[in-house]
Formats: sequence, structure tokens, C-alpha cells
Amino acid sequence: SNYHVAVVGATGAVGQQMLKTLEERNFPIGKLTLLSSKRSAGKEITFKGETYIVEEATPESFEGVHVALFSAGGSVSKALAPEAVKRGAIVVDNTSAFRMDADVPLVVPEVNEEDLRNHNGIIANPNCSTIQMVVALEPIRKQYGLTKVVVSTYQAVSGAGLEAIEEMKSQTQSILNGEEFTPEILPVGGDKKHYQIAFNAVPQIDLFQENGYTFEEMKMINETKKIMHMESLEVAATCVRLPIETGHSESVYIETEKSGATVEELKELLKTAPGVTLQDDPANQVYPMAADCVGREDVFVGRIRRDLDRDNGYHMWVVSDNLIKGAAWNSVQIAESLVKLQLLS
Ligand code: 11C
Repeated sequence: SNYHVAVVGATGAVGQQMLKTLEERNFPIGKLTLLSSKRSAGKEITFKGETYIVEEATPESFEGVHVALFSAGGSVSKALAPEAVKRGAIVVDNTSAFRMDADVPLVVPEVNEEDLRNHNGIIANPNCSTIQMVVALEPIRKQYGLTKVVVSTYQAVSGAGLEAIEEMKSQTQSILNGEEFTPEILPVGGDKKHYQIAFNAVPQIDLFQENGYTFEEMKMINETKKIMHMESLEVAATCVRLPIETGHSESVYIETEKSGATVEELKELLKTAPGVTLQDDPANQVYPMAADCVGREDVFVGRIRRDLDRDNGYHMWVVSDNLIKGAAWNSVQIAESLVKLQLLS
């Protein structure tokens, strides 16, 4: 059967990618409603050769909608996701608004698809940097157990939206032209100070929390435990923004419960793991790079090495398109899982 699908935030960096992904996957759409804030309403968007006018999202917009994909910021989700559910829609929310709520499944289909069965109308899509990491960790956890994760990220500006991409590009141009500029958005639109992103590395993504970690870092920590159902997993994160348009990279150190797995064994596991492409051949300089992952669905893993001091410690490099597996594709994949599990009526 065909479904009435709504995309909220259709004009944003993730929203545009959601439409592309729905088109590429040929998701069974009977009717498509494109929604946005008042500011972007009225814009025209083409989907499968047809022109749609983006409408301002209101509670009534969700009448008759089967599945609503939200990616218009946390406050929009908080206000409108319950309204959509009230009208019978299932919401797949790509913001952090509901992720840690006990009755909201937080889902990466390769890891915890079965959690979808316990939804109350809202399903949360995790943070981009969390998603790509757990896809790489799950096959290892299944086979060898997992006790500790220490991750440092190298994140692209598109994670902060279209305006952040523009800011990076215009700053780069200004610097090359020897012109003055004033940073206005990054590292965080809503924080007091703004810093240059062009030719820089900025160790702040999202706002600082009282414990000294940023919200992005705490998302990686808390979401990883929830998705993997491992409250006792030790996780630490340092999140850094780099002047890259798209593609998040992560240096991940893990300790497994069982020790002694060889690097070859881990490679064999990851070679056949769902959603993973192994790119690991140092002799031929083969490893994942952000520029190569753009436009692709998979999580790319390479540089797998044994720790030199601990025989249950491993290092690896994990790269993925933050707008695709990190956001749009994972959301559409959740919608596909809902269809497969017959949870979408
Ligand atoms: C970034 N990870 O790269 C963020 C964007 O919680 O969905 C995604 C924020 C979120 O800036």
C-alpha cells in the first residue's frame, strides 16, 4: 500500500536529503506533504518530477498523515510531533527533543530495529555522530562484548545546517581574498561567541553542559548506551568541528570484554556487517576519507589496529555522510523498518 508522508523541515540540509533518499529508495508514497517554518513556506520543491509548494507546519497539517519525518529543530518537534501523533501519524524525529525519553525508541536499524515495536507514536533518530559509531561497534559487541569506548570526532559543518556551510565557504573566500569577516554562526548559533571555522579546528559542537562536556559529546555518550542497551558501557567523547562540508570522521578506541581477537578477525566481522563498508589496506593506502563517503549510505571503517598496551584494546577510523546515514537515510530506513515490521497502518 501507499502512505501519506510528511516531511517537516523540507527546505533544510537534512530535509532536502530526506526527499532525495525517499526518491532514491522509491519509498511507497501515496501523498507527500512538505512542511516548514513560516519563514520557508511558499518555496517550491521538485519531487519525482512534480512541483510541491512548501506549507507552514501547523497541527492540522498532519490530518491523514501516516508517517511524518521531522527535521526542523527541537522546538518545532516539541510543539508539533505530539500533534501529529494525536492525528494518527507515526513521527520519526531527527532532533534531540525526545531521544532520551523512556517511552521513545532511539533506533539505528542495524543495531536495535526491534525497539520499534515499543513505540508510542514517536521514534527518535539519533545524532549523526552517534549513528555511524554504533553501526561500526555493534558487530564487534555481538562477538566480543564491549566495555569501553573513547571517541574523538572530526565533524563537518553541514551538521550545523545550510547557513553553516555558507559561513564556511564565505569565510574561506574572504581569507583567500585578504578580506575582513565576522563569524556569526559557528560554533553554535545560540551561544555568545562565534569563531572562525575556515582553516580552523573548533573543539565545541553545541552548548557546554555543567560537567564540562558539550551537548554533542553528551549525546554521543547517552545515546550510545541507550541504543546498545548498555547502561554500564564506559563512553567518553570529544567533538571537534572542521572546515569540511560533509562527512563526519571519528577516531574510536574500544575495549572488548573478551580479549585476544586479532585485527584480521575484526576485519572479517566488519566486512559482512550490515551497513558497513570496510576500507582497510594500509599497504595500499586504503582507508576511509570524508570526501569519499559523500552521497553514500554506508558507514566506512578502516585503520583497525590493536592497542600496543592492552590486548583487548583496538583503534579504528569511522567515516560516514552525516546527512545520509547520520540523518536522512537512517530516518527513511526507520520508516522502511516500520513497513517491514507491519507497524505502519
Ligand atoms: C552536528 N551532530 O554535526 C550535529 C548535528 O542532535 O541531531 C545533529 C544534531 C542532532 O552539528
